[in-house]
Amino acid sequence: MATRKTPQKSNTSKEELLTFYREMLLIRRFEEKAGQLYGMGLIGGFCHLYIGQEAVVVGLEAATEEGDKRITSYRDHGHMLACGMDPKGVMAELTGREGGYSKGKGGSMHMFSKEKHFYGGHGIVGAQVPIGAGLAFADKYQENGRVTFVYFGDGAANQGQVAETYNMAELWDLPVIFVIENNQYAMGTAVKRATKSPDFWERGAAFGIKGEAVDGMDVLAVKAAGEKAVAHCRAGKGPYILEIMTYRYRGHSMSDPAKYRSREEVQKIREERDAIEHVRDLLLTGKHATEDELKEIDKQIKGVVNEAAEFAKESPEPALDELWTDIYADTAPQNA
Ligand SMILES: Cc1ncc(C[n+]2csc(CCOP(=O)(O)OP(=O)(O)O)c2C)c(N)n1
Ligand SMILES: [Mg+2]
Repeated sequence: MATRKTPQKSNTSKEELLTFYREMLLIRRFEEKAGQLYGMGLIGGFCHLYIGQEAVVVGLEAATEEGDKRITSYRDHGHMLACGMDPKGVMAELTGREGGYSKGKGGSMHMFSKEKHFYGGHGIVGAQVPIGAGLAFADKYQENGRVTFVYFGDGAANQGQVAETYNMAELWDLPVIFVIENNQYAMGTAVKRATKSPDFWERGAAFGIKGEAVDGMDVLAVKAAGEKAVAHCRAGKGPYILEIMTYRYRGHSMSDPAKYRSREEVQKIREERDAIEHVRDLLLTGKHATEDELKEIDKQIKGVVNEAAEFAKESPEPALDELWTDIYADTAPQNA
């Protein structure tokens, strides 16, 4: 993974750094707690943790405006927290309880929020890419100035439907940002084992779509790239591709024994590139916060996460007659 290049100190403020620190830490502590609840048998089925990738969503959300949309894969807890969804509702959904965003019927991979313009949560690899372009098509049609962020992985980026979507998105100048979260692996397959030309962002060139690679362990670099991409889309210039270089610290899902990489590889990135530690260093060396103040923030966030876990444990399982609801829409969708 590339070393950190972007000079950051000049383009930020104490408030912004503290916000990034809090938001990234919330995702990390939430995911650690989800891992524990899974281990205790309180979460079943699939559970894909986002630990290591926090700077991607936190940086990009900082470039959004009210009304912008987001859609992603099954590795979705961080996206929901970063766009302001309630940790209680997310945790309760993970544990399959009535208080969850999908009333306990969707689980980790299937949550939505109309209020926050979060369109899931998709278990089929790459499925969200054409759907996301569809959301952007609706925005263009309604001339509402909104931008859609479509997140997908390096594995998904090799799919045919991604190329088809690029073609149509550029043909129709759709206001969509394709965010490739390149965490170096698709399940147990390293990018170099599955990909002939590993610069995913360059593939837009075949369709005339601009793009760039971004250091995904540097939240300030991610935000800056997000702002550039958003400006491009809002100016009516069509789609943009951001390939964000990141890394997942945990297995693909909770059932992954992770035999395809060494512990040393993971440890080295954790020690040298961790995005939260980076912001922590900027806060401390810039004298924006003391060790004690940062400890206090960590304590507050653990409190929020513990409350979410308690809420999830106390919320009842959905009633049996809920099996027959939420299958078909009652009415045809109106303007989003
Ligand atoms: C169409 C389809 N094929 C295969 C799978 C099984 N599968 C689930 S995740 C995954 C790897 C995807 O990797 P990537 O796109 O890099 O995303 P990441 O998990 O790294 O976030 C595969 C093959 C699936 N869910 N859907
Ligand atoms: Mg991947």
